Amino acid sequence: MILYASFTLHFRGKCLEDVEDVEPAFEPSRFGSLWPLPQKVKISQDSFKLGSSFRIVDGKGSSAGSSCNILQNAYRRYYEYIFGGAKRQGLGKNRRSAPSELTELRVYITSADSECDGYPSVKSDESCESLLFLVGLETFSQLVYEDEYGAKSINATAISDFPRFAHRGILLDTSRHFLPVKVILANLETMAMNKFNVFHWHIVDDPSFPYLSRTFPQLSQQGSYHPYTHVYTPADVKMVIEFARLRGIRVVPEFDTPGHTQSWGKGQPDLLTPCYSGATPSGTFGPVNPILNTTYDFMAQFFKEISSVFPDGYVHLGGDEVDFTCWKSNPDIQKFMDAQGFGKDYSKLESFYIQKLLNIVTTTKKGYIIWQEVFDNGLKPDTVVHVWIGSGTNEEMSKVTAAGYTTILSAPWYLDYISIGQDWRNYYKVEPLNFNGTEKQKALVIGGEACLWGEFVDATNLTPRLWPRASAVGERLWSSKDVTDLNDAFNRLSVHRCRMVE
Ligand code: CP6
Repeated sequence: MILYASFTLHFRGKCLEDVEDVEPAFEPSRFGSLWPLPQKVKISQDSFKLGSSFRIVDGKGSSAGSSCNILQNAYRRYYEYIFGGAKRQGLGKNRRSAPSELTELRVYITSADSECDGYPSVKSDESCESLLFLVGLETFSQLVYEDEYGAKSINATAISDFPRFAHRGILLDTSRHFLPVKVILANLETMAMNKFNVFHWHIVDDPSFPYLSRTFPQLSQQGSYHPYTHVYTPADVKMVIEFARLRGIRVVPEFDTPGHTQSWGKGQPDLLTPCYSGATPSGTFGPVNPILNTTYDFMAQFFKEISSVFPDGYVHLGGDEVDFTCWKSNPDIQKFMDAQGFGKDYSKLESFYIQKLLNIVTTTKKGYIIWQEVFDNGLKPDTVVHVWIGSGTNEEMSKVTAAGYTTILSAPWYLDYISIGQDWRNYYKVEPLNFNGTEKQKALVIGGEACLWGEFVDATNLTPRLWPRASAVGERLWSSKDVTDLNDAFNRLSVHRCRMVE
């Protein structure tokens, strides 16, 4: 009965026009099922079959070829993806395929330097041909469909494409709940299908410390949910980074301090501030202790390791939601505050800590990203600011960019927050540059990230909670500003969802 009802609703959508809040009927889009929509597309009516000998090959004279790992790996992956592993013959019997058969997809890389087999960087998205090719191959695969005989077909199509924003990220949180490596890899695969290029790995936090540090193995030994099964070993981390690299995705790790660090304290005595109740220690601990030299010695060693384990040019240093209650209770901290002339302004103590941390991380030759509170309290000019607070977002974007900082937007895209209905529409409608500011300010916004905080997310529900909702963010960050037609998006996204399920 229910199936029948939805069937008629789709066919007789017109009868329901005056009813509010009805999902639009599905109609094929003139852009097929492309997602995110390329900058320029023209799909013709001329269709070609992918013949039984169809192959993806290096074009003659292409400057990157058989030795380029990213390309060769992608040819194989997409070949299997398009044909479903084993090649299926079309179901049509005795069909002649001669005149309109497509036999090869030839790949030409024209840039002289084929340096693009390395690790992707912030800039390489726009300039590296093999990375552009990866997204082109994804687009090609999205154009393939089965005709009524079951034969793989593609229409002649002209496409010109590039991303609107360079930073298109997904945040996963592996501290609130441990996420097995295979869940992370599956997510990287879906990210590639949506042309995301940054995996923001919020790897540790208060509840657990699953990162296995070679320098400080006690951190995960004591701080993870389980010291053998719920940790990321150096080999696991390598696997995630390599799997991401082959898909044009950067891995930006976040080690959030001085707050959100309860789990660090278990394996690293004296790192956290002892809280007091009256004149005596209460036995509980607060943020990282900013008044001890040992704290900075530890951070220097720790971030030296991180800078060599993670090849990306950036590390995310957190700095959000620091609770001052414990610092206020501690008499040694109060003495230090007086000596420094900070008075009762604990945000000055927080800035003191962050400045020292930024200096430490600078020596590892990495750039850094921090959450917006650190900007609100003052910081170094080359920092990337990540805006996450949902109220006053546009004012914050204006302020941060007016001060000249490179900015990433996440505030409208907290995908752990769920509600009834199609909330992807709200994510889709966001215009990231919709704040008061000059062109120069707007050019400082390098992109955004969809955040999936892990309090209520683990391996069992991550994929359906994130996709296809995050796809809406993917299109907003990739496609042209004027791609805002919700009906067309619905029609393309419906098919794209099936493809992701498959
Ligand atoms: N964990 C960390 C979190 C959050 C932040 N940092 C968070 C705060 C408020 C909401 C959602 C997530 N869970 N480390 C803030 C960046 Cl609504």
